[in-house]
Amino acid sequence: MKLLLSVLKQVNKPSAHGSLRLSSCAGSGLSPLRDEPLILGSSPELVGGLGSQVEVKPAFITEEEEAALLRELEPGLRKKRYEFDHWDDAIHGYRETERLSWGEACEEIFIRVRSVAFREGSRLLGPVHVLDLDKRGYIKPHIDSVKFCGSTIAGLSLLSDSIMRLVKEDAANEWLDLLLPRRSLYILRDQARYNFTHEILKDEDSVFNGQRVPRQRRISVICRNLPG
Ligand SMILES: O=C(O)CCC(=O)C(=O)O
Repeated sequence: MKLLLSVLKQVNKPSAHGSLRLSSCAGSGLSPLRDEPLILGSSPELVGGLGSQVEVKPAFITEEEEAALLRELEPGLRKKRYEFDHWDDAIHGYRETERLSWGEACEEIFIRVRSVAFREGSRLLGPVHVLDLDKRGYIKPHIDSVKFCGSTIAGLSLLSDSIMRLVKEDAANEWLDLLLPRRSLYILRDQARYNFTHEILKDEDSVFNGQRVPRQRRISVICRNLPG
C-alpha cells in the first residue's frame, strides 16, 4: 500500500455550499438519503467542471453480488489483523489484500466495472486491490502514486456507506464530498485523480449535507489502470 499511496496533507473540514444532484440512491443502505445528491462541492463550477471525472453509481451491484464478493474475500481477510499502529501510514485501522482471479459470479462484476470505468484499450493493473477498514478506520488525504497507477480509479463499496472527500492539492477551499452508498461504484479520473487528494472520512466526521452517515466496517474493492 505504501507504494500506491503517498500522504500529502491533512485538510480541515471545509464548509459546504455547492451541490449537484447526480442520481438516486435506490437500492443502497441509505434510505433516509434516498434521492439526495451524491456529490457536493465547494462551488457549482467545480462540480460541473469536473463532470465525468467524478462519478458515483449507486446500487452498482446487487445484495447477492455483494455476498458473492464477501464469500471470496472474508476467509483471507480474517487471517489478517487490522493495522492501527503505523503513524505515518495513509490508512488507519485496515487490513488489505490483492486478488488476481475470481469465481464466475465475481468476474461478471469486474467485467461490468471495467466496461463503465475504463477507456477501451486501457491497460489494467492485474490484481484488484481490496481494503478492509475497521469501523474505527479511515483513509487520510493522499494522491495515488503516479508511478504505479494510471488515470482512473474505480472502487466498489461493500458493507457500509461512507464519505469520500476530494480536496484540490493546491487550493484547500476547492473540494467535493462524495456520498458512497453501500454497493455503489465510484470512479475518479484524470484531474480528479491527479490534482485532488482523496480520503475516506472516519465515523465521527461522517456527515454529508448535514446528515450523519454512520460508518461501519467497510470493504472497498478497487480497480486501477496502469500509467501511460
Ligand atoms: O477505500 C477506498 O475506496 C479508497 C481507497 C483509496 O483511497 C486508494 O486506494 O487510493
